[in-house]
Amino acid sequence: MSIVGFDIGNENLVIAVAKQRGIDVLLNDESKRENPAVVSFGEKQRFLGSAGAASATMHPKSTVSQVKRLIGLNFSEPSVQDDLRLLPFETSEGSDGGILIHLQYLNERYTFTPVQILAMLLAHLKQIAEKNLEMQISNCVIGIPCYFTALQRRAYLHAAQIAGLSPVRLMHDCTAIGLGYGIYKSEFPNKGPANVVFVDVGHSDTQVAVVSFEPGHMKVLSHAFDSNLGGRDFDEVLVKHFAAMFREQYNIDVYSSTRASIRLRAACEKLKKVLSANPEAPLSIECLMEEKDVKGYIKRDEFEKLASPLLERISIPCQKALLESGLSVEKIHTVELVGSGSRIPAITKILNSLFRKEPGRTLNASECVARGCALQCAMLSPIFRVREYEVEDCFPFSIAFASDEGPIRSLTDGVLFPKGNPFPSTKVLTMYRNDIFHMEAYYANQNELPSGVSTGISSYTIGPFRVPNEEKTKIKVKFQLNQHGVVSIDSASLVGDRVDDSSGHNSIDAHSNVEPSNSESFKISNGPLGHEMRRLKAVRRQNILVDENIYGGMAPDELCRAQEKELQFAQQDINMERTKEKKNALEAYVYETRNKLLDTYRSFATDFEKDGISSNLQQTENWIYGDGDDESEYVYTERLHDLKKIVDPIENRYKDEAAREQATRNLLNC
Ligand code: ATP
Ligand code: K
Ligand code: MG
Repeated sequence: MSIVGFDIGNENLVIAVAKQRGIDVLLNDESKRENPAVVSFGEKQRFLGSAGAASATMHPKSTVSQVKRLIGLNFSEPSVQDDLRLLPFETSEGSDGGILIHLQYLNERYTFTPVQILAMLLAHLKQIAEKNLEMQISNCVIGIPCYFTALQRRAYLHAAQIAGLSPVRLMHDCTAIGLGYGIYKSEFPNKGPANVVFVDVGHSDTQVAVVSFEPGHMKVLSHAFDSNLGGRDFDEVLVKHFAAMFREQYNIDVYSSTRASIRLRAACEKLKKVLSANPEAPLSIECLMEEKDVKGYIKRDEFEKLASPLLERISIPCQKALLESGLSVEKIHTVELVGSGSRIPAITKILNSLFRKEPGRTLNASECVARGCALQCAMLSPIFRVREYEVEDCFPFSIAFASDEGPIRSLTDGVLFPKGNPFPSTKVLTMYRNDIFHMEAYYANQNELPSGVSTGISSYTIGPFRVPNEEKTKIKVKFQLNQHGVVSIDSASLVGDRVDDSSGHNSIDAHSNVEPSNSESFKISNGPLGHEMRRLKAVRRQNILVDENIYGGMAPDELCRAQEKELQFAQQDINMERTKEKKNALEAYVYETRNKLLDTYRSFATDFEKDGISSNLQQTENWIYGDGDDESEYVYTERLHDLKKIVDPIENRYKDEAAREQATRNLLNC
């Protein structure tokens, strides 16, 4: 059984696995610990992760990045439109209001959904993990932003399913960070709980959580976020600055060229990183556009001034999280700063003045989410022993239910799971009905959500059921906010209480005609002892069908089709990789044999044989770089086979001789 944690960042993906010794972060084929969240589509195959990033500038229109920004969102949402303006690939609105991505792949026009793209990335991570661990993996924990709605959470689950993964939990990023921080700490200096603020500044978002730690237990007191504030926004400040400067100095409009914009953005990101360690930094791009080389320069102070509106925004979710935790600044033990976007020194300054203490950096800023997820996966695994540790997370949005009669009266504004409710959690409501009815789940407060996101979640039809005499009857409805933070109606049942005497008439007949009756249960609880003993209280429970209608997302048949397609794409990539391997093997054989002719084979082949082989090698080499540049796996294999047929006799003579020599040596030795 696999124990894996994935951090799905907007820019960087990280894989952590739990092993007996502890948590390891896995390296990819390029020995990197971070995998770019990029899928690039080529003429013959896809390039994923590092390979995808490598071809991004070459093929901007067929390279998809930042899919986390699009997943589970509607095309028309303002934040989506803002993002799409900066992304070079082509998109349109799907019939369900979702986003469709259009691009060239295998010399054809293809359309993908963001879920499919995420599935490709997850499958890539799965492959890296399987290669590393030398076993199949499926169970995992995936980190998600706390501000994800049910639609986005489901989209992640669907992507995982398409990739062949089964997440045992979608875990809030900051909760995962908190777990990795707390589980190794057995003691905090102060008495009572230690309250820690985690601030994660990533590529496109900032998340904050206040967590209270006690030995063996952590409790998330509050989550807050700015879903539109991260490292890339700081890059954009620099892009704007230099684009304006270049317009003046070089008379070029960088924004008019996709390629130039991408290159300037990449250069600005580098510049920003240099500014994190140096008081000033140069920028220089050769042949940016119109054959002009551009040069620029900026001081850190100047950058901070340009970025001051962004820097100020960092403190807003921090203050919000603190306020909602109910704690004063004095009650905060430490502030831990993570996420690579937080490496900008000015962010430390802001947090320092806000919390009146220097933020700590004791966690690995780029790996802590994945590590925490792997720990959680280990804790949920029945076969892995982890120290007893309780994680209590809370949900950042209020969830309400309405029925055909309006918001549930027994609740304030229909809110069943108020903001900050611990989860996973189940709740039971008693309702009185005499006929089929409907309920709807929705986020009760638009202000709690990222702006523009819709509040509807799902609707339910409960029934049909039949009650005696058309009278309203007690119905218990069980609601669940599950381990992924997805809310649903778990079940509903008709409850009839009646008190019978010992003659035992009819606690059973009352169930007749209630349909559909997939599972019926009768709970009989004993009454008090003594003369009351003959009286039995029979509670009749009858399950009622609950039909769920989820707003948006993929239907089961769509999921199946996407799974099949993903397998085909993966097979295509494998075929292409194998073809490349076979071609390389042929090329290597040519060079190797040529060397051997001059060396080991020298005295085992006649000049005639040598000339024949040499010219064959030359022909093959010319072919590889000419007509044979782009052939199938079969053709390369056959070609190698043909070459070997004429070289093998020589190889065999050489081997025979070598064996004879060895035999002679052995004889002499004994
Ligand atoms: P998110 O959490 O928003 O989904 P992510 O997890 O992929 O995204 P991170 O890997 O935490 O994001 O951070 C990426 C950001 O960190 C990028 O914007 C990058 O430019 C920025 N970054 C990396 N190193 C530095 C540095 N030395 N100084 C400033 N910024 C940096
Ligand atoms: K990351
Ligand atoms: Mg992140």
